[in-house]
Amino acid sequence: MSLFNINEHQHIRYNPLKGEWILVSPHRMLRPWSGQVEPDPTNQQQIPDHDPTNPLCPGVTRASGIVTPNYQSTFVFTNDFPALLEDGPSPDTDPSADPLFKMAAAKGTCRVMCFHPKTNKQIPTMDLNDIQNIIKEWISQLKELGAKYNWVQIFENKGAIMGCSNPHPHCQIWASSFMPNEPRIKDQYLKQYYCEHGRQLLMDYVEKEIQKQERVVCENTEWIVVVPFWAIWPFETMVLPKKQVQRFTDLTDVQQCELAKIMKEICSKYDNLFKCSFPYSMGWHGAPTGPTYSTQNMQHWTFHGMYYPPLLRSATIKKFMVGYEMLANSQRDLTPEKAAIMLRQQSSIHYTL
Ligand code: H2U
Repeated sequence: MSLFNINEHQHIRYNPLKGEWILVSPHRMLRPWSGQVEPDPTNQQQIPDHDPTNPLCPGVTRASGIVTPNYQSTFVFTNDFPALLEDGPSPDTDPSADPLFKMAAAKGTCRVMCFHPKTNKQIPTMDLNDIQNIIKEWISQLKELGAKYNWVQIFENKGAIMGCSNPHPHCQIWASSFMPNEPRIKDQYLKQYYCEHGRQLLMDYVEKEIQKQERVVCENTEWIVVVPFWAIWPFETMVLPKKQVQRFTDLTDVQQCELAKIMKEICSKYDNLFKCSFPYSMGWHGAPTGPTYSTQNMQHWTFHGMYYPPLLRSATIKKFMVGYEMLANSQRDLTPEKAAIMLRQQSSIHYTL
């Protein structure tokens, strides 16, 4: 029997942030595809810079009847259809309640943040100054909402394939009184690693990925982008700091400036890969906030970002997370190492520029 080759032979890999395994099946890459083909993602060049019917555009009336002002940079408003409200009655949290029917209070707020006044601008085609303004607004939102809420989730759904209902460049910010599942589980694994090793899991990970250079997509003086060893989505990436930082709100001016550059770079590479406006869901995780966590020791946390793109092998073929993934285990064909090479080889300059 031949020797094990990570890019050829099936194996399972461990995600130390979740305690989950993923099945990697590189030999399956030649599988023919006669399944669903998605519509071609909209090319940003076909979108006008202003749409008088789009409520996220300056000067247009939103569902609430409020007119979106003539903003010049970023603009944040409370979502007219929020999943979380600041007030309202809460369920009984009697500890003797039936363990099979547990409930707890959920309070919060949901905001929409427009990135830019022009609808046809996305991160890879924006000026660095515009991206820095977005980062500054994210920090300001986190400062404000983090004073009250235990978790503030910034996320961007990009492209209709990711459920994004509006082509205007924007993200959402959901702040909650409770810790959502993903960061709650991550917190446990980061803490356990810190207790066992006395070091941050993600800083150890960064150091090893820099040494190995197998999954690095791009890097600059402050940041590194890798396809994580345990990636589930074909072109999933993580944005990690080279120096330990717990929260978004702790970033220095230099780190913010370099973050803008690396965001533009990874998003340009994504778009260049299939020559389309690359869809994804992305967001940021840092140490939890609010009255419960701000006073606790959160040394185990390292601030980082995640990009989860759904595309598999072209602009119109996406990965389905179905049967085996839903019932047994996440699975991928393309290895993270090969995905990293494909992204690394892309130009850092956007194909439309
Ligand atoms: P998504 O495309 O990612 O769903 O974001 C658009 C958000 O904007 C969506 O959550 C909100 C929607 O509720 N929105 C308003 O709050 N007011 C409007 O007038 C239109 C859209």
